[in-house]
Amino acid sequence: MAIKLLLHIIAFYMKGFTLSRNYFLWHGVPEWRNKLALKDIVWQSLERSKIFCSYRCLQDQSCVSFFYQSSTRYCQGHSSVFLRLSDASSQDSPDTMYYKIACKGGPSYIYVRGANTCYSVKEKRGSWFTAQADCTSENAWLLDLSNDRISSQLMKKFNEHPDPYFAYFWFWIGLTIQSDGHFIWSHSQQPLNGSDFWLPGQPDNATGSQNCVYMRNHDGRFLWDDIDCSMEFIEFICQSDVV
Ligand SMILES: [Ca+2]
Repeated sequence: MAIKLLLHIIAFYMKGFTLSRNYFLWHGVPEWRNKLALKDIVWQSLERSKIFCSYRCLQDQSCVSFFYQSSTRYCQGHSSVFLRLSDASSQDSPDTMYYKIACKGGPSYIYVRGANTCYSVKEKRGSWFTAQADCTSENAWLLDLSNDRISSQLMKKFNEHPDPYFAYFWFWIGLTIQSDGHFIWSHSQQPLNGSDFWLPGQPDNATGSQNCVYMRNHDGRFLWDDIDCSMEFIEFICQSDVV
């Protein structure tokens, strides 16, 4: 019995450690402290700590932010990251706090849990440089797929996009060719390290100046092609960090 109890205690603390690691995905937002209750509650429960409250939210796809009151251990999951200032109430208290996952790029960005990154599909067209500048203006960058784990999560999103028309668009990605002839990711500055993502026969540098890369759907999967950076009929996808 004693061994069983010991194992139980060890398991509890190991779980607590995991929860603590997950907790770092969440960030207290100073201007949200002691603010008003949101009206978009998706669930509520009593949790032993802020970390357990955050963990419950993290496991629920419909939960975007959470509220935790340490004095009552009251935990709420919310489907929104926006405060509704018109929802005034008397729930202000020194020990209440709201938390959210937010993207540095702003509310147009979609948070991808598995990759812990954000992306935004821009429905406008321009050259690779215009696209890059547009992303930069939002504290973001053109899609960077240098990290295999993040890349696979993002590409899964794009390949399985619910809008069937999504597959008809072309999108700039943050891959360009350097003067030494090597491809490099503009944000991470990582060299392209082998890839299964090229369209058949690409890159071919067909015009002699195909120094930028876009992606388009080919047989149900987005693949890459090198093209002139000045082409202005291509849309783009920006990527940003979590706040
Ligand atoms: Ca090409």
